[in-house]
Amino acid sequence: MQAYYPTIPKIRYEGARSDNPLAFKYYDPEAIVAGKSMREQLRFAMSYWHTMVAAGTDMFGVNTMDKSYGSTDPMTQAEHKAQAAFELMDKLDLDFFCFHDRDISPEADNLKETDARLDKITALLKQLMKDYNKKLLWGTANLFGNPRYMNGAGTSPSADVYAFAAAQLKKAVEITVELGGNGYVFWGGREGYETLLNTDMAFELDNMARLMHMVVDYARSIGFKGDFYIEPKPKEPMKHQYDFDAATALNFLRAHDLLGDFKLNIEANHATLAQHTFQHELRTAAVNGAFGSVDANQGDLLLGWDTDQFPTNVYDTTLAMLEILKAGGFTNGGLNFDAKARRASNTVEDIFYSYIAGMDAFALGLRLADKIQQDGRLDKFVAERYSSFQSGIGQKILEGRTSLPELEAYALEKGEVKPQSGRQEYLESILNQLMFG
Ligand code: XLS
Ligand code: NI
Ligand code: NI
Repeated sequence: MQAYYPTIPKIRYEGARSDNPLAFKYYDPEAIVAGKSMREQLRFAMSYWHTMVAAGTDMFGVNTMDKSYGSTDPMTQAEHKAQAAFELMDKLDLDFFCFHDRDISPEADNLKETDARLDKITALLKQLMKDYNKKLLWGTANLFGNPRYMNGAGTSPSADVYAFAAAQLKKAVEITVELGGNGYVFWGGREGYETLLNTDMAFELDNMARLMHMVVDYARSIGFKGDFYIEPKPKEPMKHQYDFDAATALNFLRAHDLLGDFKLNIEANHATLAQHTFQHELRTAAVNGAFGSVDANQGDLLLGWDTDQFPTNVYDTTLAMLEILKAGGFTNGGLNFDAKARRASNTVEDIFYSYIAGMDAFALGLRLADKIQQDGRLDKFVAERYSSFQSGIGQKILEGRTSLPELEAYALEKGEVKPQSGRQEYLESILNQLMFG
């Protein structure tokens, strides 16, 4: 078989002292951390769209990378792309991948032909998954690229566009099931609005929920057992995206009776665009029983858009892994690198350096999060901070055995209360000690 990355060897763990750029320094797949192998804890996935498709185009310039896979014919290219994808996953020891329907197979002139093309590539992917022992973390539909979706898909004001989107979703769910996908993602590409002057918000939200219910019902009827996810994002491409952040998405799911089938796919860069930390979004999902999967990347806090950089900030990966461990770890979800090498990192080697950097940053984050949990000082501090609710009046509050008049009587008798220090800097120095000590 033709090699698409002939200069790249299989990437292996060599340890933190290795100076081999094509080796893992922290990701040791079979090493046990927090009770499971790192492979099982991290469940790394390749994003087809960034890794196999995006070639460096930005608002001001054309492609800087070659992602033609030796062909200009769209279907031949799709086949080569699939072969290259599995060579890449194999070399990087990535167990999973994620795709949009249009990443794997090009759209044709009509839906029927488009679907026939998808079937062809799906069969190829199925074979490659078997040959290379790889799994599909989640599938999704690109309901934002084609001009027909310029006013949204599930929130489009046009019933014909809505029906087209439904047809596309049906097929995307079918191929996800056919490939044994663990999940199915709804990222609201253009589900949002630019101006309320032309928008019926309540109508659009209800219509979106109707579509999601149809997708859930259909997917379950053809045997889908995985999780559905909403991936929140506050803006871009729309000025206002409906799934603004975790809390907003949860409210939508709850209001439309979808919470039983849906969890959240939290993306780091989307969290920061919503002016939240990555941990905040993970915790919000977890405390609502909706922690599902992660789009692992990082943004640039000085830029207001989704830069989708490979994650290398170890504070962020450590605190994220701490949230993930606290949530009980992944079940159907995993860490999908929704990330791309910078436009100027335009060689094949850069793709591999990028994944190694991201995988090592999360592997290190996992090791450090485990160290923090084992140390126990942070957990102990939090437990003590709330300990006044473990006895006396606090316990009565927790058990619902008190009332405003009783609390008033208690406060009158007690008099002024001395507030406790939150000890933030002390805790931050423990974090540094554990991370660097
Ligand atoms: C875009 C999103 C997208 C989803 C999948 O900002 O992150 O890539 O992850 O549709
Ligand atoms: Ni994403
Ligand atoms: Ni994104």
